[in-house]
Amino acid sequence: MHSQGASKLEDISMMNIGAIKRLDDKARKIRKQVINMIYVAGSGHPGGSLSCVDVLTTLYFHTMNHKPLEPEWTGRDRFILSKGHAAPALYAILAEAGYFPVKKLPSLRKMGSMLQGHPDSKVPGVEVSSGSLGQGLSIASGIAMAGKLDKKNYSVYTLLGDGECDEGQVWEAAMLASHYKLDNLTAIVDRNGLQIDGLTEKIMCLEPIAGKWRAFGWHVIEIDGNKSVEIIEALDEAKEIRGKPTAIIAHTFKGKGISFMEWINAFHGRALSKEEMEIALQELS
Ligand SMILES: Cc1ncc(C[n+]2csc(CCOP(=O)(O)OP(=O)(O)O)c2C)c(N)n1
Repeated sequence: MHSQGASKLEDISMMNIGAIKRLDDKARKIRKQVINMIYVAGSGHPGGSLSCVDVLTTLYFHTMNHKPLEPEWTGRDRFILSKGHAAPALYAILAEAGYFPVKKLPSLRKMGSMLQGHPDSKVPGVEVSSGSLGQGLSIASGIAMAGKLDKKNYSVYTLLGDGECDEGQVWEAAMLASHYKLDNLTAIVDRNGLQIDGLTEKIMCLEPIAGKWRAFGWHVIEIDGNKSVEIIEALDEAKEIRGKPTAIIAHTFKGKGISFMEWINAFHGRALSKEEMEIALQELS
């Protein structure tokens, strides 16, 4: 016998097997781009870029209303990459969606390139410059509040790192978003359990992280954040919630998709060697 949640998931996967396969294929393609870009740049953050690929792929290729050829379209859903060091994943997604040519991706972190190490609002499709951790939820809350005041229908999404949740500003924004009942706002926490110096629970205990968001007045959903079917369901649920913002705690693996990188924090902020890059690309093929 299944719980209601489990059978709902089965319904979704039965209905959308083709769509889910397309998302997973797309995510694999994005991961290849991320590996290659960081290899060519010789620096970057592969671990936390790979952990969030499935969430970003589902957002941009399933959930969000957006027009890559018209990045400033006023009706677009907004996405803020609060954990800005995962820029390679966002750039690869935006290029794949058609915001700018894929051939620009290997210019990551090069002098004069628009694709700097952290997102810059000059890049088509990048809403705001980000990367100073702790700020994205405040910005997303402001945009969500503006949407309410202007009576617009767009949704606002932001992706935070779990280590990023050590920043006090995150919780000020969490309080504000629930006070103003910003039900057009969804915050996704990339709960990969690691931050720059090691385990999140050793550095600054976050658990019970779902309970914390709930206590701040948010609707909370916990999922496997590397499974597109669960991401789809959570994002669909978030759209239905009225009167409060939604937090999705997305349990992921840092370095997801590459056997020798998964859950290995040495890859938080270092490029792959040529040999590592070749093995990684082979594994993704
Ligand atoms: C305000 C601020 N302090 C420090 C940094 C440097 N920094 C970059 S990534 C990172 C760790 C972030 O950990 P987490 O949010 O868990 O990201 P993930 O593990 O998903 O990469 C830090 C401290 C920063 N970008 N901003």
